[in-house]
Amino acid sequence: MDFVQTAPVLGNQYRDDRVLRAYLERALPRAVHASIEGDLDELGAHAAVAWNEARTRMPSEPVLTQWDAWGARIDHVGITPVWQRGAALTARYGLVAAGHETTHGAHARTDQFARVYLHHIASEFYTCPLAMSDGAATALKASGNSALIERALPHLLSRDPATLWLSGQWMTETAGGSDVGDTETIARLDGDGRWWLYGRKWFTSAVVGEMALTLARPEGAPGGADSLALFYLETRDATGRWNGIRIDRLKDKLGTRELPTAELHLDGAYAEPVGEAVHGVRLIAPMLNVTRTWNAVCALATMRRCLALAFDYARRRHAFGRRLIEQPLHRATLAALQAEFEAAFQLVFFVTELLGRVETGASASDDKALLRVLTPLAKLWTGKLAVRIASETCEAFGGAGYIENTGIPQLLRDAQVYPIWEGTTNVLALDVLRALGANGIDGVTRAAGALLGEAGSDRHGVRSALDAARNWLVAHSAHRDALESGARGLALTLARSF
Ligand code: MFK
Ligand code: FAD
Repeated sequence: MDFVQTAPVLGNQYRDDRVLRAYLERALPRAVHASIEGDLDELGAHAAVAWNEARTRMPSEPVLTQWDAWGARIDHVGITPVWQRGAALTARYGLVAAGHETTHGAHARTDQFARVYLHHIASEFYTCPLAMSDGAATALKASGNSALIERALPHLLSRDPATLWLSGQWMTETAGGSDVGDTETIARLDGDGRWWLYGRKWFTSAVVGEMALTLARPEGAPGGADSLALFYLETRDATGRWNGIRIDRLKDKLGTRELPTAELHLDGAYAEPVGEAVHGVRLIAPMLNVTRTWNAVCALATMRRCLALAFDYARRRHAFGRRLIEQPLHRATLAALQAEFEAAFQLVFFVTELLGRVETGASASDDKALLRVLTPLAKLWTGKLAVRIASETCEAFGGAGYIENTGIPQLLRDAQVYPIWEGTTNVLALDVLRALGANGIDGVTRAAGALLGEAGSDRHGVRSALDAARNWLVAHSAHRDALESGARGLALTLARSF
């Protein structure tokens, strides 16, 4: 008889997640925890069902149709069946709304991100536009532009799929990706005081969204980042036609293939400035920090899925006379990955707690400085770790881990996006330098000191890493190139120590 290996089985991803459950019991008041547990349990069950369904049907990808049968330009993007159910699930579980609702006060973000963490893999990266929608809502709130807040927030934070909107975040151009100061898109003001955008956006994920925040240079403004303005636009006009937008093509990507990422031309797209028509990077920064938090949470979700599958498989697969989980070296290999995942989990969910505290005004004065530094650290560290854990997971499955319809290779291909978008590892390491400068390190050190006081003295690593960082910053303060070339090492050391 030919031997047939049993496939790994995924159980309810909430019930089976010891790390998440223990964390939520500790971090949330009992009443908050009790009120959200039913939803988390449903999301955990859905995660397992969605995984099994994905293994038993043909993969599906978005399709761009540029012209209709009669020659009209339509630029229609057909989305996958899972994406078609995305709005209903988002509204039902408040995947964006929960982070902004006041019901759970300072715990709103922790509640929201627990939901996102459970749902991410099942969503086929529908979480990407959700992250950008959350980021747009946050940036609009911070801008104080009451007209745009009244117009867009009820849609972005809707609990009704019929009125829910998705937002894009259109920053990257052919010249200006990390360095958005090279943006070539021009904003032209007409005689009636209305702005129109002309240019090319090179990566626009979830182009099916109803709105976007985007950067453009007001005509005649000088070069560089500071003179860019942040604009709000709706992708279609009142009749449903594209608002001066042409979709050139969808990207042919290594991973995230269910997510439609388009190249666009803006050819007279009507747009409204979010604030003054200048300082666009400063205005979009709240969006960046929120989407970077989503990225860290979703990278954790990839790690958790990889480890759930690898541990289950190790209990089913035999080699050299015993189950893999009984082989000391295989068990130690998985345990080391699990330990790294758990450390990253604590860092990321601590960032969600801090975000909730800062946004609701429940924070100590230095929490803002700590959040400012920990956000890029959490993003850059988890992006790298997710790729490593996904790669080790392929290996933990042996040859099966290299075979497409086991589902394992996709985890690795998808993971590779986390360190690239929303700021690469190096760009975020430089952002950490930016945040630690201008006395940021003092605030971080005080906030860390206060936390360590609360938590007891068992986290001396943070203190010594911060002291070493301070000494290093002082020693190199006059040598910008030396500072930059050491920024990645500094960031990774700090991320590991928190
Ligand atoms: C499923 C997972 C979910 C994830 C969804 C992801 C979807 C994918 C979407 C994308 O990839 S969108 C494109 C993302 N692109 C980037 O992240 C660009 C990366 N580049 C950077 O982050 C650069 O650091 C940046 C363009 C922001 C700044 O470059 P500059 O030109 O050197 O800016 P500068 O002069 O240092 O900063 C301008 C202002 O912004 C300063 O404030 P002031 O004007 O008040 O002095 C900075 O302090 C402020 N700033 C910059 N980054 C900030 C920030 N403030 C707060 N937080 C930050 N992170
Ligand atoms: P570059 O800026 O050319 O970077 C190339 C390399 O140089 C990187 O390794 C980088 O770390 C390094 N580097 C750059 N500057 C420095 C420096 N000063 N010091 C040290 N190293 C440096 N963008 C959007 O705006 N909206 C979207 O919706 C969107 N969706 C995306 C979806 C996917 C699947 C992908 C892959 C990308 C998406 N992006 C989107 C684009 C993404 O944000 C950019 O690709 C990313 O910010 C990097 O920019 P770049 O491609 O121009 O790389």
